[in-house]
Amino acid sequence: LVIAGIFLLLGYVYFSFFSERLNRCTDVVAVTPWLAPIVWEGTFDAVLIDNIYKPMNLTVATTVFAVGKYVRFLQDFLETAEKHFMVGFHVRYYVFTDRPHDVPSVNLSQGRHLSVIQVPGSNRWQEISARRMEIIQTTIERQIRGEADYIFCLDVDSKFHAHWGSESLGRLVAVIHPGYYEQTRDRFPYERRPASTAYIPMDEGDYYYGGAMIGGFVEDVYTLAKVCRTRFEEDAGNSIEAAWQEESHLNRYLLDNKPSKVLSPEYLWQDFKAKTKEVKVIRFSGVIKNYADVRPN
Ligand code: UD2
Repeated sequence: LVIAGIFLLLGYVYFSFFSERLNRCTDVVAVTPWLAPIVWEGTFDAVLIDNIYKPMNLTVATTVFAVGKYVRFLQDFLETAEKHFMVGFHVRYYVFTDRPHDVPSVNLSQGRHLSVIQVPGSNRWQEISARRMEIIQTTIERQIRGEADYIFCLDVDSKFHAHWGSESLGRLVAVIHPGYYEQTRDRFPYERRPASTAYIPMDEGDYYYGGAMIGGFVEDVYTLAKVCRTRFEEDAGNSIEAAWQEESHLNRYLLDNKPSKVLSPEYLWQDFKAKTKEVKVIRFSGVIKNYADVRPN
């Protein structure tokens, strides 16, 4: 009876342990239909992956736009990036701003570097947002190509809260927008007018990707930026602006050029949104902002 009891106890412990692990890995879809990983907490071993990538001596470029009043978000963005983003890797921040004198001085860890690149301001927030593709394209041509292996292009009105490491690296990396990961594709705010080059019909689309993060090999992000910029300009020539500017063009591009890795909304949350049960760790999130206060108009 004692032996049977011990077996029962061991069985219970074994079952609880594995069902717990199983729950962690099966309550979310962790692979796309084209077999790219969708990175959720519980699907990877951070230490193991970092140990694979660290000996490669990689440099990760990080572009961030802080035009006009958005310069006020830089301090938190940079300070939290120093705590959580690609820690132990060489990181080169490229800060694009029309107010270089307002860029805060933040202590950077060893191996991390920051360049300030002056860009024009604008009276239209849509233009600031949309011109990011053009500026990313030209800065890759001029500078980043010779200085980095991977690149992440991030929104500045955001903060890091937890580890964001080499599990996020891939050839072409996109993030699922936190507002739409539970929706069906007919609800995605893709550009729906056929006159736009960003058009996606109602019965097409994989995910709704957030414009606040694009990443990958420098050359892959270069091609993406160049194509999106060209299409944005083609639309402008036809007097049409896609519903969500570069985010709409990004979504069209990624429908035709599938990302090799997809980050879950843990990598792009929004502070006004309550955490849902699928989200185990919020790693990066958009802060709550008063649009009327920060945008030029
Ligand atoms: C959404 C997207 C954003 C972009 C935008 C397109 C998410 C969570 N956010 O955010 O990535 O696709 O829609 O319209 O996916 N900026 C300035 N100065 C300005 C205005 C914008 O520097 O005056 C820069 C800044 O880096 C900012 C980014 O452009 O983070 C996006 O602009 P936004 O924050 O106004 O866009 P938002 O929050 O509506």
